[in-house]
Amino acid sequence: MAFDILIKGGTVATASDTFPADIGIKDGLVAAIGRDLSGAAETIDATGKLVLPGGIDSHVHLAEDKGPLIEMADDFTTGTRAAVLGGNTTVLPFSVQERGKSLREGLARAHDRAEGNAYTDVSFHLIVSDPTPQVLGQELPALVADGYTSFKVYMTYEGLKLNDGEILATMDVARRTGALMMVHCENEDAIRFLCDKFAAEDRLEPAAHDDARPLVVEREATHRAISLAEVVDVPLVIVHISNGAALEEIERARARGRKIVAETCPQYLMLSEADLEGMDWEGAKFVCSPPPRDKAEQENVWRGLARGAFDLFSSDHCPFRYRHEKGKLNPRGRTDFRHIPNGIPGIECRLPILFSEGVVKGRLSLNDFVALTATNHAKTYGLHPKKGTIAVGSDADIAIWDPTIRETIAHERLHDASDYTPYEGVEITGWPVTVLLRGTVMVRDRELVGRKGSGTYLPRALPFAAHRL
Ligand code: DUC
Ligand code: ZN
Ligand code: ZN
Repeated sequence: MAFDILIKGGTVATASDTFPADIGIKDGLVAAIGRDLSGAAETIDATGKLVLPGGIDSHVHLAEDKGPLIEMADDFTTGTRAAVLGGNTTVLPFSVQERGKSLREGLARAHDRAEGNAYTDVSFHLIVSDPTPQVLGQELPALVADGYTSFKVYMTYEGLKLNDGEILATMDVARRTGALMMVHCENEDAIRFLCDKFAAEDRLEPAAHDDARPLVVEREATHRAISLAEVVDVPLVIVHISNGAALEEIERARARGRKIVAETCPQYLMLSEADLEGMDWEGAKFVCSPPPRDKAEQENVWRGLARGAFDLFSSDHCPFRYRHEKGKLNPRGRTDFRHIPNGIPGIECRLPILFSEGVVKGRLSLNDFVALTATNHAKTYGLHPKKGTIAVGSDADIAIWDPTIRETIAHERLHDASDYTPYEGVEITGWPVTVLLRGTVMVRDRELVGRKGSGTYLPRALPFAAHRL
């Protein structure tokens, strides 16, 4: 047999082209793209379907330790199960450095938790929370050489936040090694000031979370991160941009010749500050940082997507249960927004939301959709062309979509381990029905058929950061 699997009769779309073609898969790789291919052990009929690269979600949080009082809902099994059923074949979660500990300790934990448990391929970004001379001088460069070619720093959160001097020193490692630095841009001192003010006024409900992290706090930090990167002369990824003003900071920097990769997420298109005002502490379900903004900013994010200002559309999946002692309604969180864990689930709905709201509603081309959800992630983080496209020689990571499926999002039909979705009730057109990971059928007709542990760890090349995508 020429092929192990043939996908026949579908419409293939990459980041650049849309065309009718059959795809022949052999030994886990795309072996041929053509018309009237034949000779396979198994044939998948894709008539009337779209054949797309498997999604890459390059910003997810799985099985991170959150201290004794809070527990993340998803481990690698449930998180990647939801991911693959939502059309993804690769995810990039974080390995977190605890202050006072090494990067390698966090990494050993993350590998241990992922090993044998994933339904998608997995690679890790490092979170640097304690940039000691030893970490910056030796450990981090050695890890970059080992294939951990991206790391994230925070400008907010007690225990994670770096000051400007630490950010500069960490950026300098990115410059020296060719790794790519990601920054969470919010001004912690300003947030602390507002939190204290609201607490003194007894404003402790979930909606205060939004007011304690206003747009200006994100815009200022975005400007500062870009300025620090300019001092060091290094490219940067700005993650989870929630509004037009922060994006404009990036566009101004690009006009000065800076290399800045911009990411946004479904919550900034679909949710708003009004969602945090729910009764019965329901607003806690939508607490994430940066918080959802208003309708005008949703439009600004859409406009940014439409003009190509964003490179990456990721979920920032960071799931906590709502009704749970260690979730959103933990004993302290149910009376004080400052103790509601930050983050929302979204790994399974990311692709259907952008497809339905973006492609079906005519705001984005199908090729833009593929770029924003797969190809640009692979290029940004050193996985292209093995991942993120459909080309001869690439991994056969493929999501076959039925663009006509109509469905209302309901958590009972999703596959993560949280107990709610912030997107409950959203009407969707189009859903991935069959998903192949390196030529193995993981999802068939929307049913999980692949084995846990099919996903492998991916060391990564140096990122493609020298170019805008
Ligand atoms: N904020 C983050 O910085 N990470 C995960 C989720 C969130 O809300
Ligand atoms: Zn973040
Ligand atoms: Zn995040």
